[in-house]
Amino acid sequence: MKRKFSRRTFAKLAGVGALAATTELPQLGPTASAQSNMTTGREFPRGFLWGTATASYQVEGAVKEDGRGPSIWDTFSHTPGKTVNNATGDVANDHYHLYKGDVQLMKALGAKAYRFSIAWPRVFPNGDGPPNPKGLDFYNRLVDELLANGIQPFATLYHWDLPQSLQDRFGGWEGRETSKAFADYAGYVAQRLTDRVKHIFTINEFGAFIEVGYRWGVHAPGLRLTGLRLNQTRHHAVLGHGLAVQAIRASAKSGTKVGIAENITVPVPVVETPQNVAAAERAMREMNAQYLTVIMEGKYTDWYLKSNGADAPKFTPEDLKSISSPLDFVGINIYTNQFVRADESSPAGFAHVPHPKSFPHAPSPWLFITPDALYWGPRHVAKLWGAKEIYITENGCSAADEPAADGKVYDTDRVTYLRSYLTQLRRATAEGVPVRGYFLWSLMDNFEWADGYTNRFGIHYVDYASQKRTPKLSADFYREVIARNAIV
Ligand code: GBH
Repeated sequence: MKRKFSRRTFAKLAGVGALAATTELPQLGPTASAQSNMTTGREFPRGFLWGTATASYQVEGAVKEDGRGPSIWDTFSHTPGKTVNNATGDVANDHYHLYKGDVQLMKALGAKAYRFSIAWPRVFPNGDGPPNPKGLDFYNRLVDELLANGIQPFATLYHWDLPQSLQDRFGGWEGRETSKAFADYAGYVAQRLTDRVKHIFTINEFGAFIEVGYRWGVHAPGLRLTGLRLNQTRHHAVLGHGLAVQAIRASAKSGTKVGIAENITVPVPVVETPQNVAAAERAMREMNAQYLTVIMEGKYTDWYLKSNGADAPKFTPEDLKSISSPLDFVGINIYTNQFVRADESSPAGFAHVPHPKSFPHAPSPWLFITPDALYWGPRHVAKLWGAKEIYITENGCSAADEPAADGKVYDTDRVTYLRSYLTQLRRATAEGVPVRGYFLWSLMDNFEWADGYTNRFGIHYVDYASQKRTPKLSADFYREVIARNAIV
């Protein structure tokens, strides 16, 4: 404590901000002012929260343990041909048993926050009906372990592992009953965890599990809905979010903060002219109309309703009120962008500019390397909707990681990706965009949904045969970023 105080005092006196607080800084110049010049523009705001993220089905394994019910991802991954090499999450990273070691990985990074998700079918094996206290106990153990190590738990209630029973009985999110069941589950968890968990995310990425799971059939439950059925499913998902916010408010301990974790589509102006910037702002509302926009504004945009015509979702004013229940913070998962330009000839005032074939991307073909998405995403959210507390709830990339002869993975591509994206995030915080924290996806390689185990996003390499975790170069990089609270 004393040490911290004197370091801070030194930093203040030297006028070089948070960077001066680390001892490992290279000596860049002979004087304090030279050092200050060299380091200007790299620091994040004081108290910026650095963390990592994972999700239940991607890491836990133990799918039949302690009364967990089946989820749509168990069913989907066990259906031949749905995932690469027919991989499943049956064992995954065995985090259910190895969580204590995984918390130590976080601690070694110096991370002060961890975003994990709770498996609904552990807590309610059938989605509704009788709870399974043994299922919730796992999260009690995890939360206690995190807190004992000085790491704040940020819990997500839904990261895609829907109880299979809800899919069978109600068509999953196609049915309004699922929205209701989700709220009951949210209230139940909030009542039992919020003495220790102060930040809750309702749902992770409507834009992924609805579009990829219910529209393109590539994720569970593997449906290809169109028209009104699809739009109604989208509506039930945002309704589930809103009802859950209300249920959490009703049953959580005071001081609990509630938010969302959405993979917004991030429109980036092709060239930063005032016209293109304005077009990107319009595009932000329209491209996210069925999810974040209705949550923030309490209405679907005119363009969304008009362009869907008779297929527009059916809803009541009461639904819209629930959906737009005020949030304490907005979490956004950002990996890539959509370029847009002003286009007065289009009714929406913008045109989408597709990435050309030669545009660099990670091994995941959708993951175009576009660092300024991490500037424009939070900026749009703050500017359009006045969000006061924003978290980057996921950011990271896949890479063709291979251990070198010394056993280390030198993922210089991932380090370059992270450094470039963080530079743009810092541009946002320097302009006063209220981003309070950043969760790197992912703490470790894990089950990458339809890609199985072939696509690695971790900053720790996982040897699935031995379950050994090894820090990659990107973990070394991130440890330095955290220690200095600055880009390195
Ligand atoms: C996140 O989604 C997820 O929250 C996380 O679970 C996941 O591990 C991580 O990204 C890395 O993928 O197969 O061509 O239809 C990011 C948004 C939405 C991007 C679904 C990939 C599938 C594209 N994802 N999308 S495709």
